[in-house]
Formats: sequence, structure tokens, C-alpha cells
Amino acid sequence: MTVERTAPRGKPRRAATKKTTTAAARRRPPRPEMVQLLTPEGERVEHPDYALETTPEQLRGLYRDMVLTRRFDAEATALQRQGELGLWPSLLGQEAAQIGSGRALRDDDYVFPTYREHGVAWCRGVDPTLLLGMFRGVNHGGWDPTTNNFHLYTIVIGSQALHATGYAMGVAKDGADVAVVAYFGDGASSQGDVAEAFTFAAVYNAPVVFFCQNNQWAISEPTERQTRVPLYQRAAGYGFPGVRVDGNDVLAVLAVTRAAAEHVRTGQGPMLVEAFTYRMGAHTTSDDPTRYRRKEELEVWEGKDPILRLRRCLERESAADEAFFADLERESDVMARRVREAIRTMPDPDGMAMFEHTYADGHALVDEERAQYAAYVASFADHEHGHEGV
Ligand SMILES: Cc1ncc(C[n+]2csc(CCOP(=O)(O)OP(=O)(O)O)c2C)c(N)n1
Repeated sequence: MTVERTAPRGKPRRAATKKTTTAAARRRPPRPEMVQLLTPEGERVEHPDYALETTPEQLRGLYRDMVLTRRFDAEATALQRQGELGLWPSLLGQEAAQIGSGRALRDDDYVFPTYREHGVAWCRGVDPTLLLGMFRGVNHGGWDPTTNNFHLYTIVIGSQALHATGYAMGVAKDGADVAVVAYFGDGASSQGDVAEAFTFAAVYNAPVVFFCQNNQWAISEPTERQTRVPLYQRAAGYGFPGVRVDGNDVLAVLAVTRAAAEHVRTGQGPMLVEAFTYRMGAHTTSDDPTRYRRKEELEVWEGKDPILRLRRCLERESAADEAFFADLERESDVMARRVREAIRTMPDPDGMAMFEHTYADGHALVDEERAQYAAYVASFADHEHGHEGV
């Protein structure tokens, strides 16, 4: 398998001349266009549709976001290994896709994430320590979605595409000029929920950006087992535009998402962005990717590391000095310490709290269940009391 194959193994196209075309080239389908503004060597390139002006300060800001997000993620992975978290889905390798798209949005836009959007959460201003509660099993979310217009993480694959579409339809009815963004993965694109969301969003002209991070794998299923066409081309079948962007190029992701958000805000209907990227770590800490993917594939993508790429650009353009990198290193250490302290002081939940947020108002059945549970818990107290001293 070649790591960048994005279209199905179809009938080979006829070679123009036998002399100039190798057998391997004949077997390879044409590579779909992908928006790129920064090469893996960190060189800026122009794209006719996605011009992007940046100041050195903005470049440093994007770099800082990616470095801190990666450090937070590494810390959370280590905490899981130390038994502090039940599970952790790492975003390693997807920093550019998340920071580029997250920084393209306005505060009044609204985001529906999946469970791996730690970088987007960072851009929305969610305190990173709040992301850990659900994975420690002490709460069902951890943050108030209305504070940062960032919905709770969704583990049911693809369902949030429907939530986002419904929300976007409501926003449109209210006449607000905001963008709603649904994040999901390549695997989620196989879910009925995503297909239904595409249909509804298209026919109701809903202001929703479908942001697919194609990280090449849905646990152990490669993208080629999810689709016979490049994912961004699916949008055409529903009647809205789709674009593929180099998901390891933070500048291209920023420019493309900014344009997509403006497209939906201005009433032109939904848009699909496919960020072509790679999950460099395991699917979650419960997964062992060496069971299903080759190390050569990982090595190819390590050469396209999104953080290294922007660092090379900063150095080429003399946009950051050694002091900047050293300060950032110190800032990362401080954040890591804060994350570890937050875990140690995170309180266990009050069991009774689970009855609190089921309905906005009271409900007779919930009251009954609460009473039953309270009696059950109290029975342990009696039991312990009765056996005191035994
Ligand atoms: C409805 C549903 N089916 C199956 C699962 C189990 N599951 C968890 S993650 C995952 C793969 C998702 O892959 P993708 O959408 O590409 O996102 P990624 O994890 O790669 O970011 C599956 C099948 C689930 N959580 N929900």
C-alpha cells in the first residue's frame, strides 16, 4: 500500500506512450488536488484561490498553539499510562488540521467536535485540564458548551454531524451569520448519520462546514476501506462544494477553513473540507497500531510533521529567534505541571449528581430512581456501621 493513495484501485489509465510511463505509474490513479501553502521543507507556496497574508507574530502564535497542544497531548498519554486516565485518544500528527481550522473561526461560530479535538478545544479557549475529566471517568463532559461555543466531545461516531446540521438549520432560521463546524474522521464518513447530515444540510442550505480529518485510519481500517473516491469529492453528490487541504500545513488549513466558514456564513450552503493528515500515534491508548500498519508508513509521515514544517518556515523567514523557542519550552513545562496537578486534585464525582441533568425540570421517574439509589447507598452505610469493630 502506498500511503498517499486516495482513489480506488481502478482500471489503469491508458499510458500516453510506453516509453515514458512505468508500470507503477500506470497503476497509480491521478493524485487529487490538495491545497498547500507550506511545503514539508517549510517553504511558502502560492495558491490561486487561497491567498494568505501572515505577520511573523501570527506565525509564532500558530506555532505556539501547536507545540502546547502536542505537549498537553503527550502529558495526557503519559497520565493514562500511569493509571490516572481510563483512556486517551491522542491527536499526535493532527495539530495543524486542528489549530489551522480552530484559529480560522470567530468566537460566535459554533463547533461540534468528536473525541480527539484537543487542539480545537484549545483554540476555543477551553481549559485543557477540563478535557481530562471524561477520560478519567469523573464527569460526562467537563465544560459548559455555551461558554466557548464548543460542544461536548462525542464518542458515538458521526452523530455530531447531525447535531451540527440541526443547530445550523436553527441558526439560519434565526438569521444569524455564523458558521457551525462539525468535526469528524474518515471512518465516520461511512456512518449513516454523516450521509443524513449531508443530505439535510444540502437541501436546507444549512450554514455548516463539515470538517473531516482524514487521518488515514479508522482504528485498524484504512481509508481505502471507507471510500472508493477521495472523501472531499463526496460533497458533489450531495450538491455542495468539497475541498481537500494538506492537513499537515497549518497555513493552508487556516486559509481553506476561513474561506469555508465565510462561504457558509454568507448563505451559500454547506461545505466539506477534507484535511488530509495522519494519526501518528495509536487510535487510543487501548490500541496497538503495530498490529495493522507498517512502520515505513509512519516514517513517511514523520517527514511531513506539521510542527517541524512550521518551525522550518519560521527559521527560513527569520520570524522567531532562539529566545522564542526557549520560552515556549518553558511554557510547555509549566503547562505540563499544571495538567498533572489538576489530575491529582480532581474530585471523585458525587454519585447522586447523575440524576441532576437528565431533564431541565423535575421528572417523577427520575425522582423515584434517585430515591431508590439513595436508599441503596444508605444501605452500605448501615452495613458498615453494623459491622464496626468486626
Ligand atoms: C456508532 C459507533 N460505532 C463504532 C464506534 C467504535 N469506534 C470508535 S472510534 C472508531 C473509528 C473512528 O475513526 P475515524 O472516524 O476515522 O476517526 P479517528 O478516530 O481516526 O479520529 C470506531 C469505529 C463508535 N464509537 N461509535
